[in-house]
Amino acid sequence: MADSENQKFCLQEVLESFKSCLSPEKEIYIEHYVSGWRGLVKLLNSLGSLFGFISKDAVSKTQILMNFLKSENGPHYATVQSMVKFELDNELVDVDKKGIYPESGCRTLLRLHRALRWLQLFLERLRTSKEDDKTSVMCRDAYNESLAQHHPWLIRKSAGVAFYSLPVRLAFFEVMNVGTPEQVVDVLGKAVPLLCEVYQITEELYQKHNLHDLP
Ligand code: 1Q0
Repeated sequence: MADSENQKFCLQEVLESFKSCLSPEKEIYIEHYVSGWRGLVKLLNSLGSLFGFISKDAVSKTQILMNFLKSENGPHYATVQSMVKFELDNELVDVDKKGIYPESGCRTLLRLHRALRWLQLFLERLRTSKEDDKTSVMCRDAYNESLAQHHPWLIRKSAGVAFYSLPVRLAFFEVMNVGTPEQVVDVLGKAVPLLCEVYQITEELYQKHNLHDLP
């Protein structure tokens, strides 16, 4: 049975999605970006109900982007670059405060973009971790350095509680479905620079258009 059918997480598959989201001109294809996140959600879903609220939000954000992609304006949502241009040119973004476009593509992608920074920091910690290092601590530190700054107290607390229930390092490596711990470390060594590149391209685009504080 194919992975997508039995909903089993595979790190390699996620890596492939993020790899295919970069065009030769370094544009980011939203379809593959979303599919990378959907792959990660499979892992999240296997971690238990404490992660349900995170998974729900991630699914809802990816659904918003997919809906744009499937809409009559779909071609404008092919890449992050074309989406930003289209929404800004047509004033489809609430820039200072929530108004008539509370779920614009730009603000939705910004939330996933911030989460990508967390993922990058977490995976780098996992990659360089030692046998006895705690996944919960790695995850918490990565979160505090990134996403936490954008979340209110209640979400930070709930996330903190969920992190405590993360499987230990070796069990976590097994969930990744890649092979031995050495093979996981190897794949992570390829994944982190790739995520870094996707993150950096989006970061610069959002900086250029002053989109970092979209409500
Ligand atoms: C492995 C443990 C996973 C832990 C995930 C850490 C992220 C914590 C994020 C907490 C988010 C709480 C849910 C709601 C938040 C929203 O308020 C917030 C803002 O949106 P809005 O509309 O209210 O302005 N949303 C976000 O910040 C987006 C959060 C998306 C999080 C997506 C996380 C997907 C995680 C996947 C598991 C990755 C496992 C990594 C290891 C696998 C190796 C490749």
